[in-house]
Amino acid sequence: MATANKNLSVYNKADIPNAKDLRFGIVVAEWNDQITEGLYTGALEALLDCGAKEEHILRWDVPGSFELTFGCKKMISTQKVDAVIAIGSVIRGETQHFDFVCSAAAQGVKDLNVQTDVPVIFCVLTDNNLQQAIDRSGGKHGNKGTEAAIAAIKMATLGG
Ligand code: DLZ
Repeated sequence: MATANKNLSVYNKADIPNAKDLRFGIVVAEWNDQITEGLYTGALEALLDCGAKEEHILRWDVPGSFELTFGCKKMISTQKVDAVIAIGSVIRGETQHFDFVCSAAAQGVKDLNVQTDVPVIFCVLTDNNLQQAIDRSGGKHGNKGTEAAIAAIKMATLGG
């Protein structure tokens, strides 16, 4: 597994541009909220740690990961944001829903990155079970929300 030997929360602040003048949007899926709240906390703390102002971080909630694309699209078209983080957690069940929701979320976020000038960061955990999701949302493998926040800062400042 790609994250098996990686702590998702590790970053070197000296390598990250200061985020004090940047505005961020965070769109959070309500499904598996134990996990998505952990991801949100990781992202928020990292943005603040890198200089972002709390009043420049806007959170919207959507029902599930399938709705992340629309939430991000609407945020980009109605709000002033330099980057958006899409947060979700899809956990494999007994039906094919997992594949459809994962695929729709990934394709949707990819499409927004092609279609708009605001970077959208894919912070959607796609796990086989709850424990894997816990391990990556503030557990033993760190927090993918932290990693997403650093990616958001880097993408918002890409090219100077
Ligand atoms: C329906 C569904 C299922 C089965 N599993 C998840 C999941 O693990 N994670 C998630 O974020 N959302 C799930 N959903 C809900 C869909 O994303 C979506 O909200 C509904 O299908 C309504 O469009």
